[in-house]
Amino acid sequence: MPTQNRVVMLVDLDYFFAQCEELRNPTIKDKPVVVGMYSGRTEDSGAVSTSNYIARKYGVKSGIPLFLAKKRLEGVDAVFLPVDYDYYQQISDKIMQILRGYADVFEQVGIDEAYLDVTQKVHGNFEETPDLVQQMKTAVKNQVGTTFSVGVGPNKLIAKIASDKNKPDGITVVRPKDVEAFLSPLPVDRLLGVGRKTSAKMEELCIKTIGDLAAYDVQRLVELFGKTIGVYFHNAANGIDNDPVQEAGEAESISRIATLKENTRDLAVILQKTDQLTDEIHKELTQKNLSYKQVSIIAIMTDLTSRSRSQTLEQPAKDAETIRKYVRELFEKYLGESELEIRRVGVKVAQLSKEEKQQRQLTSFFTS
Ligand code: DCP
Ligand code: CA
Ligand code: CA
Repeated sequence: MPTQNRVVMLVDLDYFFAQCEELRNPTIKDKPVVVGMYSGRTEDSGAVSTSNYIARKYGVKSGIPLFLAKKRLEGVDAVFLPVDYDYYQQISDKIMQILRGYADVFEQVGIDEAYLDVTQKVHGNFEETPDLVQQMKTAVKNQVGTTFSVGVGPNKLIAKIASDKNKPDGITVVRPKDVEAFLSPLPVDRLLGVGRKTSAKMEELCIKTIGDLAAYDVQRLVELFGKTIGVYFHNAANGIDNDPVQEAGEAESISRIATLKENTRDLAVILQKTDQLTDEIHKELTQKNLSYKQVSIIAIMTDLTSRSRSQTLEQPAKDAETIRKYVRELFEKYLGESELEIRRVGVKVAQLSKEEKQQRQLTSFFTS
């Protein structure tokens, strides 16, 4: 499928943490709902994680200090609740599971967003997307009870920006022929990578809108921002983004296999080799900032048949010791079941996941 003919969606769950709280307790639905990250120093120290749309009318939104939120809602019958991340994660998992079924390729990004490549599902036809989105919305409403907003475009960049346009419970479809008209009036800081510093610099160059940036000489951008970023700005402003929607996380695994010096059934010999493999796997996990939730062993026997055994953990883990422990247990058990000598051994970790983006954002908020 050529990348220029894709149909890509970004699904963003509406006022997510607050909507989860409304789901658990519908009686709060008609009041301002504020979910706060309480830092614990004093009763009201901390920041607002998010709020429902009623609270937003009072100027209460993500990131503002909790004492300020309290002040803005003084005398109003508002509900303040602490973040319950595990509960939101459960709701998110359920929703993502449903959405996955509507995509050719599904890529979750953080707790409340996912990209869906639906090119084949809609036969490459943007006119078919509102119907598909309606089905998705109905399924999630019926099975979980929540709403979300959707942006549809020819790539991730457009889909993401479009998803912000009609909230909550909205849909915005940007057809390829409408990309330029859609992007050009927007402020430059709507592009990923244009923060406060960069937008100030661009303002000095009289670049205020994405349209201004699109029309700006690319050579000059490269001189100002360097080759990679200059070219990225130019492409992004022109609505060009070839980044594919890619399955991530659960589908992936990391494994290593090696041949033993001699065919053996000796646990110590086997573990010496698998410990090396575990170290390599652990290094890769660390580099990619992944945790795993399943450990497997692979044994290739002298007759070249192969066997594997797996253990799923209760909690995701990141360390090498846990892998070693389960590899040992699995091999002990396996050797008791089989008579043949082993020729090659392998270790695999699966059900990988990244540290949540939102959590990182919050962490950096409080440490900065
Ligand atoms: N979040 C947070 N701190 C922030 C921003 C977000 O803890 N500074 C958390 C709470 C949000 C969730 O991440 O519910 C998703 O963030 P979004 O930016 O998508 O915001 P919402 O889903 O809350 O609202 P919207 O309806 O605008 O998408
Ligand atoms: Ca989001
Ligand atoms: Ca959201």
